[in-house]
Amino acid sequence: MTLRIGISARLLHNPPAGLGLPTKRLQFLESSMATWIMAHGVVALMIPFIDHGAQPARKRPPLRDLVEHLDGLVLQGGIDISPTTYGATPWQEKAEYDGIRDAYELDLLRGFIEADKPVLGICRGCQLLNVYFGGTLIQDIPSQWPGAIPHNDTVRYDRLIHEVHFTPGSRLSEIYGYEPRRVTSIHHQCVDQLGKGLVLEARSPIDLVPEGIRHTKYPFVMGVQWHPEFHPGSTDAEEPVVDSGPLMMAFLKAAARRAGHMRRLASGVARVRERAEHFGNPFGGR
Ligand SMILES: [Mn+2]
Repeated sequence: MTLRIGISARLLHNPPAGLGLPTKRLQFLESSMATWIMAHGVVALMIPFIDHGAQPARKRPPLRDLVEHLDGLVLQGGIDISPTTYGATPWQEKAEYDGIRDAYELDLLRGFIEADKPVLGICRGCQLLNVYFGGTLIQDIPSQWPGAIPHNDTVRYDRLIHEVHFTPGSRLSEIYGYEPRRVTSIHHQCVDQLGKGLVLEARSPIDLVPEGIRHTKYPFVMGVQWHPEFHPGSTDAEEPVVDSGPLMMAFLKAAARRAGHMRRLASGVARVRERAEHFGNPFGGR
């Protein structure tokens, strides 16, 4: 069966007038994210945000039903996570956050993690993983991380590239080896204190800013600070960037393993039921 990968939605609470939906909230999927995932022969589906404050409130599928129908979760990048979500005060007054998206994605994350299904967090998604496990964030690298190399450039955007170094023994080094690799960098925030059970998988050189994290207890719960989905389209970058295929394949292998396990479990349960119908309850009587 084809694997089904859920992608968390980006939220647009106040769409620009030209879109013809004033006062309505939009949810969206950045194109290259779906392209990247589906290029590996799997189905990608955006998991809609449900406004629990809106009417009608009846007949909403519980989170576990949603998770049951999907084999893995990819968290999209986007707007900063609200500092209040991890118990910090905003670094500046005019900073913009989306607490609604935080709550929606943390809920999704809980569903997939509790079901032991693989999760891949991209950029903001990497930071969200850290927050979920009790970690904190650097809210603004340029002003809070002395000696930081450029990690964000509004003009160069996805053509801003820097190296990453993989931690010895890390999952990313298993996937990519130990040679430094080049990645896109479109972020002004990053992981600060690591959440419980998480380890650093990658850092940028010189400033040692965290660029990848992984949870040690689960088969595949990983976050990368770069944008692998932009790599195939970043060919006009001055420097070559790391191939995103092996990372997606590692995630999908974990999803397939988990799905296979579920199928075996389901067929095993069916066999026990069948036997019980033919020969009576194997656990009862005698
Ligand atoms: Mn970076």
